[in-house]
Amino acid sequence: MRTTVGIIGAGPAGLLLARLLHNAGIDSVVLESRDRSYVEHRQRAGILEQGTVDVLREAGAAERMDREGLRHDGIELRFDRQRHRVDFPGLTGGRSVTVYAQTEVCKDLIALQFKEGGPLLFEAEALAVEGAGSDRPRIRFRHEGREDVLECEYVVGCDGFWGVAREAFPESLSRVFERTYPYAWLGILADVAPSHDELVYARHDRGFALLSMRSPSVSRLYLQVPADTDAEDWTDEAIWDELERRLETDDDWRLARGPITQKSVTPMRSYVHEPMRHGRLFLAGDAAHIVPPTGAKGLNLAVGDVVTFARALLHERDTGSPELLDAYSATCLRRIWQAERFSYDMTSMLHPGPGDSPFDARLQLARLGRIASSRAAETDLAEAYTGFPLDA
Ligand code: RFL
Ligand code: PHB
Repeated sequence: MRTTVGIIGAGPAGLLLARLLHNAGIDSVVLESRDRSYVEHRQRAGILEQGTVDVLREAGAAERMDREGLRHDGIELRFDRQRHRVDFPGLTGGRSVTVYAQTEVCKDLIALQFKEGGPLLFEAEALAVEGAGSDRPRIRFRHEGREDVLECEYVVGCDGFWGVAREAFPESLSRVFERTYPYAWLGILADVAPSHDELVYARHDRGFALLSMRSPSVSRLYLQVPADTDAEDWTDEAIWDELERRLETDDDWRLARGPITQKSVTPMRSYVHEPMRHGRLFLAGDAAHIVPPTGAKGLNLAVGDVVTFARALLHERDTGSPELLDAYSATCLRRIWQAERFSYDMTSMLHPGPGDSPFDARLQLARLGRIASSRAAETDLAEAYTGFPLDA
């Protein structure tokens, strides 16, 4: 098998990249180790930045998103039993975000790929990237019980945090920057209308809580829990009781309960692998970087990376100049480190840590109070949450 761009992984990064290349007349093959249903039902991100929405529209992949996505013009910060709304358009000159689940983005892109795009192979596991430093990189993979080789001009590793593409970087080239957190998120999906029409990020001495949603009839909620938590240790009633305590306010706001249809624990991690390119191998999305989910940045960063790669490849095709491909890693990393900074700030402001002192708790409240009382501080949050622009 032979192609121009070999793509490992059919998460949002790999699927969108295949679509962008198809639209530009560049052929690709996508290899995905899991089956289609798994990829379409893996519960993850829910918030699309304005820039991500624009990219999906330009790619012709926004028909259902435009019908079913929920435009959100703000979030609520909750602390000390008080509520503070952050108004995005008012602070950013009109920017907002859209609630549209990652599962739905993936479903839409997979359907388009099968209808119009190049090969997308499920249950095709990449085993290794070979010859990354040469003119002819290859992906060795296993599909339907057989080992095969995909010969490429470029390989893009969109294979997530646990993928194999990163392993093809020489140890002497790789630098890893990492931080783990002593807590995780217990996430639930519940068949009940969201108790608020915007997302609520709550800081409480008992821990962080987040109220989010998937649709007008499905709620998505999260609780900060210790890092080694087993989701099965939490009964449905205990989850609702804890959410209620942490989200409680002094006014008449109430949390509506409903049947919990899914629960799982997500670890929290900050991680960056530098550089993101070695020869003709490029990393994109979670394969190169992880942010804790508090800033809702992971999926949006993945989109930024593949847009940057697609633009750079087109630039080379159209002008013969590799300058944008050469700049790929540095271009992506500027935006990634801003998202790492923001995600870390949001996480450390809203999650009381197990070893925190009363002083630390007061500092968190002071940071929240600053956002609630200073337009400058609030604007900083609104700009980061709605998204940093892609470098031209
Ligand atoms: P993915 O989605 O992990 O996809 C990688 C794909 O590669 C496949 N793969 C392989 N395929 C072939 N051969 C191999 N050897 C392979 N190894 C792996 C995998 O099966 C998979 O299909 O990475 P991608 O495309 O970079 O996308 C990144 C996003 O998924 C991730 O950043 C976000 O989900 C993070 N995230 C959020 N991001 C946001 O922007 N907004 C949010 O609101 C948000 N909330 C979240 C989140 C992530 C969460 N979890 C579970 C980590 C909430 C949660 C709870
Ligand atoms: C979600 O809806 O899953 C979600 C929303 C916002 C976040 C993280 C996750 O910051």
